[in-house]
Amino acid sequence: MKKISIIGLGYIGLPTAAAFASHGLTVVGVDVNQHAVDTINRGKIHIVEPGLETRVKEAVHAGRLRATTTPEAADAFLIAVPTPFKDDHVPDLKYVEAASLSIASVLKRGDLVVLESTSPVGATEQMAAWLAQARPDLTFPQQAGDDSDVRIAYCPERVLPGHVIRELIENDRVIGGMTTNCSEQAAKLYKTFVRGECVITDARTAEMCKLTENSFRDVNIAFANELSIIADKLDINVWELIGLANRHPRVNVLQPGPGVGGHCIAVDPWFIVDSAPDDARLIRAARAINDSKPVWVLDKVEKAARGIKNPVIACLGLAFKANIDDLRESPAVEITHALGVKYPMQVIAVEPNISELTEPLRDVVDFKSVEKALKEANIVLLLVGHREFVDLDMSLLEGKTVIDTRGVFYKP
Ligand code: SAJ
Repeated sequence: MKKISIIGLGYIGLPTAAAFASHGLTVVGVDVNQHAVDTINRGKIHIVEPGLETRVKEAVHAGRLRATTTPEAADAFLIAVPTPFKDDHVPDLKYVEAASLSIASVLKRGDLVVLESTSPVGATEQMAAWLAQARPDLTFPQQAGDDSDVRIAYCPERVLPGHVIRELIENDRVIGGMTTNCSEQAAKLYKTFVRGECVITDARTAEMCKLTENSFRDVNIAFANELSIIADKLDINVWELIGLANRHPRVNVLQPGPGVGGHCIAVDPWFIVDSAPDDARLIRAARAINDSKPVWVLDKVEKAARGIKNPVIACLGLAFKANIDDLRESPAVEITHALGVKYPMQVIAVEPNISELTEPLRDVVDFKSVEKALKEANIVLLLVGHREFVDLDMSLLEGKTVIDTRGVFYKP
């Protein structure tokens, strides 16, 4: 395997491209976003991920990584494009379809195509069908089995944003080929840089494995979130409670919060629900619990505000989790925005990881440093456990109504 093409240069595709390039392969990255392509070709990056820019810069300058908007021939293709869902939580494979069709014309005998995008069960078979339809002159695993001209596999990513560079190399990989030969070819490719184990299975199991990992986490966070609501009602500190319960050798309750954000955990469980709507009862309930947590937080703030003459609310944190600057799909943004609409000119957002607010938040809330916000506010709503808030001088909170959704101010 000498030349590899990565379709989709986002937060999975780009680090993967850099990893292959730094292990001696020639990598061509393909993206529909001209800005991303130009940025990468200058040795820079268009996303935030610690350690990534240095690697991309080295690979581009060494001539081993190049980006383009038009697919070209290669020995292997890795598809890492988004798989969102439609309004009704039905998975949308339009980007996978577009990516497969875009590489179909350059495919040749002996090539390997790997789907990495988080996908509903059956997506790899669907991708193979799209490719077979576009290239009737080649054989694919569904007709020719192990003797097919083109090999197809599914290999999900499982890296944690913020730790992508390390986890990409260290994590075990699940590789689901459409045939044994497909799995072996794909495993050989990943072993170029993966130090974890490359474990082989079939494509459907590999697809379900990725969905299982994120659903497991969603269900367990839902348990913590439900517990926090019950504990609040019963006048029990949920963080003390969880700390005590977790002393049991076989109990490990996760942490409650203002809801579940990000692009993975709040999305992937719906792919399982869509595949088995009548059976995925717990998974669906967990989604509902986590999605309703922001409403519960809003209600708490509104109750607190009712008892204060001129409520001024400081919302600490906007990102979807601690110590990152990613505001997309963040429950903290949802809550802060709703408060801004309800209490015009009375809400101050604090987010140490960004320099300014964008619309629509900018229109409804103020943006200040934590010190200034705390000076003005009489209600403090902690939404994200950023290190700046963990280290806060607790005397700054004296005399204020504090609503801590993450247990940051609880010091046992
Ligand atoms: N959260 C809680 N309580 C917790 C843990 C998390 O409320 O105890 C919240 C976070 O605040 C955040 C959300 O859940 O809003 C998700 O954060 P996360 O750190 O759990 O996960 P992500 O979305 O950054 O990354 C996940 C990871 N999956 C698992 O840990 C099983 C990562 O390995 C996947 O690669 C990634 O999804 C993905 O791309 O699917």
